[in-house]
Amino acid sequence: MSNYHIKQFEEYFQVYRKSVRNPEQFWEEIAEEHFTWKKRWSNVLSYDFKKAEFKWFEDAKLNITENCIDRHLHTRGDKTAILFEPNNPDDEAEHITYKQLHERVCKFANVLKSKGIKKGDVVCIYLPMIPELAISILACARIGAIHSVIFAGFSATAISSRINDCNAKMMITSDGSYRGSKTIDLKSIVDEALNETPGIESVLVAKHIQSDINMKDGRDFWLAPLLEDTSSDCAAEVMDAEDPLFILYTSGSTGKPKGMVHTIGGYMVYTAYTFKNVFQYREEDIYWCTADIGWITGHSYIVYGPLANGATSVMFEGVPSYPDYGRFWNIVEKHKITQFYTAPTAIRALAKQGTEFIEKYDLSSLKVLGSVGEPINEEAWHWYDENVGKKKSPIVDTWWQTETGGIMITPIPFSTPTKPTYATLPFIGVQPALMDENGQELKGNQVEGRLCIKFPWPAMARTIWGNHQRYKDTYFSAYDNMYFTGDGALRDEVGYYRITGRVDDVIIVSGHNLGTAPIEDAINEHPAVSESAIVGFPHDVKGNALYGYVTLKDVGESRNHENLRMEINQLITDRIGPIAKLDKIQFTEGLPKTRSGKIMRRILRKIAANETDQLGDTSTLLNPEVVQDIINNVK
Ligand code: 6R9
Repeated sequence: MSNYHIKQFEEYFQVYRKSVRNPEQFWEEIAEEHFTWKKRWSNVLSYDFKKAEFKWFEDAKLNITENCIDRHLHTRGDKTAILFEPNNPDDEAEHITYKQLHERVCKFANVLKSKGIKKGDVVCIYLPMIPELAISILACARIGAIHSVIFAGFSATAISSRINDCNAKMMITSDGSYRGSKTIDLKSIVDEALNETPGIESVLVAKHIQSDINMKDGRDFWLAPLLEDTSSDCAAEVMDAEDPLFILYTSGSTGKPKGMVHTIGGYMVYTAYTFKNVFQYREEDIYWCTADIGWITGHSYIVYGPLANGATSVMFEGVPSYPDYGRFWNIVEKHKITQFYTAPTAIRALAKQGTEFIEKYDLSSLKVLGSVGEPINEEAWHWYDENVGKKKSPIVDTWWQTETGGIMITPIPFSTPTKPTYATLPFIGVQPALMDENGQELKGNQVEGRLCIKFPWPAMARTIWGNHQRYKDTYFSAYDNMYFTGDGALRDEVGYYRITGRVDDVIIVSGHNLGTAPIEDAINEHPAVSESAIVGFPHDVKGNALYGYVTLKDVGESRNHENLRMEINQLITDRIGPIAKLDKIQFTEGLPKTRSGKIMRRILRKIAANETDQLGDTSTLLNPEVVQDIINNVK
C-alpha cells in the first residue's frame, strides 16, 4: 500500500502508527517511491540529541530542482508551474509552465555561474513577490549555491547584518516593488545596506517598476541582458542530501536573528509529503498560499512543496486591500483557486470589512482552507469557515515553525474532524510531547505544558549558521533528548492539540499561569472588538497584572469606552475567570506587527511597563507608526 496520499481518518491512524513504530523504514519508503535520487542513501537516519546532530538520507545524491522541475517535463511540461498574479489587477497574470520554468531557472543558474558563484557560496535575495524570486531560489539550488532570502520589507540595517552573518557573495534584488498604490525603492535600501557589507562582490538587478536607480559600475548588473545572452543548458549539480539548501533568518526572543539552516534531502521529502496530504492536493488543483516567499511558509509551501508535486502554485505580488478589500476573493474567482492558505491576521483584517466584498465573488472552487502563523481565534475561525468556506471547506490550522521546515500539527482535510482553534493531531512521523516545568513529560489527555518533539523528522533545521552552540542551547538544552519549540500547548480529552502561544507569552498573575491566547479569544468575542493583545506589567500585589491593547471595529458611532471596558472584563470573567481580568485596557488604532503578521508583544510589554526608552529596533515592524500612537495614548 502506498502511504503517500492519506484519504481517510482510519488510514491516518494506521499510517501514523507505522511512521512512529519504524520511522526509518517509513521515510525510506516515501523517499524511494516518490523522488528522484542520483545515488541511494547508506543510512536513513542518524541522530544525537546531545550534540544536536541529525542526518537524513546520508550519502544520498540528488538535486532538488530535478525533483521540482525536470522530472515533470515529460508528463507536465505544458502545465502551469507558477501562476503569477501582479499587484495591479489590470495587468495580465503570467502562466509559467514547467518547460518555461526549466528554461528560466537554467538560464538564471548560468548567469550566477558567470558571476563566479559556485557550489557552497551564499547568495542573498531581496526581491518582491515576482517570478524572479522563485526562479532565483531554484537557480541557486540548481548549482548548489545556498540561498538566503531576506523579506523585501526589511530595513538596510537588517539586510546588512544578515548578509554579514552568512558571508554572502552576491545580492539579487530589483529596482523596486509595488505594494498596492505605492512603489518602494528597493535598490536604494540595498545600496545603503551594501555600504556595510564588504563580502558582496556583485548585485543582480531585476527591472520591475522601471524606476530610475543608481547602478554601481563593476558591481551592479541588470538581469535581463545577462539572461538574454545565456544558454538554457545547465546540468544540475550533484548534491549531497545533507548539503545546505538555504539559510532563513528567524528572530529569537533575545539577541540577533538566527540563521536557520535547512538541508536538501529531508526538507524535500517532508515538504512534498506534507503538501500532498495537508492540502489534499490533486493534479488539476490551483493552489494559492498568500504568504511571502521571504518567510518559511513561502519557501516550503509556495516553492518547494508544491513544485515537488508538480502543482500549479500561485504567487501574488499585491496586498489584500488593493484596489479594495475584495482582491483576495477576486483572485480566487479568477483563477478558480482550490486551496487557499493564509494567516489569521489577514483573516481578521478581512473580517473587519464585513461580508460585502466576499459576496461579489464566486468562491465555489475552494476545497481546502489553511491557516498558519499564529493561533487562530474562535471568531476568526468561524468567519473563515462560514463566509469563505461556506461551511464545506475544512480549515487546516497548521502549526509549525521556521525551524521545523514543514507542517507539524494539523488536521488532514476530509479525514480529521476539525475543531475551532485546535491544530488537532500530529502529522505523520511527528511525535509531540508536553512537558512540565520540572522536565517531566505530561502523559495522557487534558494536560497543558510546553510543546516538544521527541523524535527527529526529515525537515528539521540542522543548525544555526555559524553558531551550532546557539542551536544546541536554544532547542535541545531545555529537555533531554527532545526538541523544544518555545510554544505552549494543551491536549484535550480526545488528544487534540491547541497551541496556546509562545511560552514567553505566559503571564503569571497572583501565581496563576495565564496564556495570552485564551484571554485574547475571550476579548475578541466582543462584537465591537477587532483584535487584541495582552501583556503583563509589574504589579505590587499580584506580581504581574494584565494590560490589554484592544483595536475596535469600525462600528460607526463611537462607543462609550468605560462601558466597553466593563463588558470586556465581564466576558473574560465569564470565559476564564476573574483572575484573568485586565487591570488596564487601552483602545488603539492598531497593534505593532512583524512583517509576517505576528503581534510584537515585546514592544507592548515595554510600553505597559513604562520603559519606552527600551523599545529596541522597531524599524522591522510592518506598522512602526502605531507604536508612537500607542505611547501617546497610554492608559
Ligand atoms: C510557519 C511559521 C513560528 C511560530 C510558532 C508559533 C506560531 C505558527 C501556528 C502558530 C498557533 C498555528 N504559529 N503557526 N501558533 N497555531 N497554526 O509561522 O513559522 O514564522 O517561524 O513562526 O508561530 O508560536 O512557534 P515562524
